[in-house]
Amino acid sequence: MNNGGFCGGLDEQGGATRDTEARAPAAGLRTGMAQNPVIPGCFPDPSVCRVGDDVYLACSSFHQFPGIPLFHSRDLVHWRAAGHALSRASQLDLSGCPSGLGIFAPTLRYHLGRFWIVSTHVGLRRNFVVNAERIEGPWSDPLWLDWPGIDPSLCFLGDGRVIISGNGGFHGDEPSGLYQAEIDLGSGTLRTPRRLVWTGSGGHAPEGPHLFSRGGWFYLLAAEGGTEYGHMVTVARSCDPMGPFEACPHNPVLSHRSRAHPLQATGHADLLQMGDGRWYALLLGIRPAPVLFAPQRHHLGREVLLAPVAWSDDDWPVIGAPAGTVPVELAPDLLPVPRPWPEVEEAGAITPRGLGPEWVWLRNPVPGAHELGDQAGVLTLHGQSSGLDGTDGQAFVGLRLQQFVSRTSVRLRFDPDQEGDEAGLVLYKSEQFHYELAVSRHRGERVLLFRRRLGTLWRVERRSTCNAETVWLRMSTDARLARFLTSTDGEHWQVFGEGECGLLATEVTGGFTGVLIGLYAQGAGRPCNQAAHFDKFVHQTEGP
Ligand code: 6LW
Repeated sequence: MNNGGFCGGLDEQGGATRDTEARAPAAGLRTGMAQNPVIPGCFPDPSVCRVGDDVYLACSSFHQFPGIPLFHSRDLVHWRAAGHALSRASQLDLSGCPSGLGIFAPTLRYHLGRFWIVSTHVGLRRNFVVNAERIEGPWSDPLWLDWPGIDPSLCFLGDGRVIISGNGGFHGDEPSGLYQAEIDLGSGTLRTPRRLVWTGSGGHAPEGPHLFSRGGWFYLLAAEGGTEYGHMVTVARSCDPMGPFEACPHNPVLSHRSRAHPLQATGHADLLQMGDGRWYALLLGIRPAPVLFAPQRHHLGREVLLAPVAWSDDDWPVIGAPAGTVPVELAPDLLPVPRPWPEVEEAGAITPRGLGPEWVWLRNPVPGAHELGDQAGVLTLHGQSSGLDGTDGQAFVGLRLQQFVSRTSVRLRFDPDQEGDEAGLVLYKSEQFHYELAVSRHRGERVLLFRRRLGTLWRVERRSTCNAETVWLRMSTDARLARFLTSTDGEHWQVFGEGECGLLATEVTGGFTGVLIGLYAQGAGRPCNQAAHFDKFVHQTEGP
């Protein structure tokens, strides 16, 4: 998943200095060790299933399009993108969807030759299933379910029954807790009434249930404590898939709450058994930036972690090593035999075939707003009336920032002829929180500008005349700062502005996502007359 690291750190000609203290934990991985997160960047609420030797994973995508990113692995450590489950407008309408709403917490299962995903469109307050024969699709259009709440999960029983689980307390005045029913996936209707089966072990926000069987038991795995620093994994079990469930006496079976550990907020796990009989948990966690003397803040989003699972003598899951802990480094004896994927095209490549699966749009792409040139690497954006502050119809494409240390450069040719039109490079958390370096027209003059928007505080920090027809824009990040640089030749760079990454962290902004690095164009309340042409895009990260 990492985009080939670069050497030389972050020193930039023209001023930016290296900030060793704020850098990510060194990439000095010990031989044979694997590293958490196994999928870095904002891929929360992982759910997994195995088909023979192949393991597949799905996660939340919120307001981003396409929806529900999918991954494929053969060893749980090396993951490659396997497309998206919701890639057509007929499957996913995100019009007007604010950042952080949209698609939450899918569950991925495989049953009798088909993949099934059940998930929630939070904006519509509805749950749905889609299915496909192959993970790459085509995925069906959604079947909307007669099932409220969020975090739906499916369990296919040997006798043909399908159990849906989910949480309550989200819509209406239903008490919080974990609910179940038998469902008919042909019609989306319930065969048995929705019932509260477990209120959890006492933590707030019991959610993210997954029901699975092992030995003569049905286990109901859950998340509690909220998805923040109090997050935990808890479990209950029953000899009947529909309960009554008894809580594990060792709950929470995993949590990093109140622990000094580089991985925090660990929870929302899904379990799977590999072909050799060993069990593993895939779960979410965060890496608060390792910045000294600062409150904990994370801006990369909730990432995918891997932990081994053992079973106690009395048949309860023991998650992590040591128990209850997700290690940063995973020793080879804890893991399946490594089966890495061959190297692929550089992540973030722009080719005439299209943008790779790592690129996302904010909400549904606007037809005609994005064009790929005949030559590799050329992307043209036609600025729309809605821009970075809006929730509809932007000309924007972005990549998740997956490591603290990164460098992104692009060349831009843009000659705006209307006051306020602009195009550029943005570090985007949400419509209310972003930093951007752009070419614009201001008082009749073409200018370069650097703006910071932090909630209701926003300001163009710097503006200067720009006579060059093409300009180079760069963003370099470390754990602490995002620095924006400009160049006229792509070789000599000057710092134009900077902003703290921590001010784009979820602890400040709220929401559920990490930051995106985006290319955008926007008009001041009306579409741009002139197109913005981007090329020479390079995005590199350095990290574990
Ligand atoms: C998800 C909930 C959660 O639905 O975060 O971590 C929510 N847990 O279960 C959105 O990702």
